[in-house]
Amino acid sequence: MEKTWRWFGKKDPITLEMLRQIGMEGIVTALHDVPNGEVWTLDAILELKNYIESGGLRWSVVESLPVSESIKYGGKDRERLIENYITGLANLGKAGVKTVCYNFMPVIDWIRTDLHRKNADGTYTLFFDKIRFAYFDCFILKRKNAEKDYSSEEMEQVYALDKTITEAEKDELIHTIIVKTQGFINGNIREGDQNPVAIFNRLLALYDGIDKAQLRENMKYFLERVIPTAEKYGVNLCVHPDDPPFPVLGLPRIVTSEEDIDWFLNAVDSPNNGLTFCAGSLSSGLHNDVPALAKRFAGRTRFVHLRSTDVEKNGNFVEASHLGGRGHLIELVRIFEKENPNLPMRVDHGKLMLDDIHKSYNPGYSFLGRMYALAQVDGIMATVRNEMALKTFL
Ligand code: DNO
Repeated sequence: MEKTWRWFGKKDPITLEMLRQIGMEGIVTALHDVPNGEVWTLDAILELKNYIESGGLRWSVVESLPVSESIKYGGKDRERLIENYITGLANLGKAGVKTVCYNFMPVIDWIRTDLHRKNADGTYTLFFDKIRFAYFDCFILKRKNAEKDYSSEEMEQVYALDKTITEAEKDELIHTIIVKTQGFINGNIREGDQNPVAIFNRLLALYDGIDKAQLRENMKYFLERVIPTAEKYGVNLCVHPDDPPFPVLGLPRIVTSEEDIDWFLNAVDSPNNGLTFCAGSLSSGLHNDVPALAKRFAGRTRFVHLRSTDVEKNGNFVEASHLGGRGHLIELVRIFEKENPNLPMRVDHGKLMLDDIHKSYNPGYSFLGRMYALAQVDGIMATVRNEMALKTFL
């Protein structure tokens, strides 16, 4: 696999020079300043591509070319937005940037409730607490009938939390779930937006009446429109799994399991319609056997995210060491190195540690934690390649 790194553009405090020193081969980035839904022009793409190349690296993957909400819920302006998407894809193809990650999660991208969960060794990691999330849903968003989505035992804990939670903790929860984790990835809500809860509730309302079948229908419609352009320019589109991989806040999620992946790959059966194999997202659903998914879908995987999680019985999950947890990254490296060896791979997230603890990196994307995880993954890759070489000689 090709070693790549998610870099947030020229304003990123982690420079291309730093990335070359730690052995990076490719860059994963996006035109972060272009508002969601607007065309990515050839000029803007080439300008960033040249900058990356002048730093001695290549632009391997776009993460992400975002899909506008209206395409996902099937709004009035979806045709115009799909046209803009197609133009952006064609421009990427013309510029030679040929792997494009996106997601099809309604309203909210990845979800965590705690960005500073302290580990015993003093480092910090990202955490999802089901009860706090249910509290956000029932008591902060006040979504109609939200309680019905949780068991009575869970609701008892939510009511108990309501008696002790402070106003500051509530603000922190809002900031974590819908602002801090979303803004930097071209999400719907950005730092500084006034009344994020009201904005968020307006977005949720757009999905009234959209169930899993309808969302699938809308994804299929999108793929049928964009894949011919991807084929024409040799671009590999690869959808990111839903994180976490289950329905949330009354919204359907449709890239969560083996059955879902099988569905979208067949909805438009083209090699240019592929998967971003995010081991972290997939592993946070107890229904997923991550190595089995890798074996089955390696041939249609176009980009790999290496990260792992530990899941508790109650559904809480924590981002685990890259050497442990349900992601089984050692096994995944064996599978991908054998089945599809040239895939771009990035180490996804890392713990917050050492000098980085007081720096304001995007959550999950600190320098030292990711570098540490990269060193572990690098070791796995070297070991696996060695195993493979020995097998040919024996
Ligand atoms: C979070 C990321 C996601 C991912 C998008 C891809 O760390 O894994 O935000 O980039 O879902 O479209």
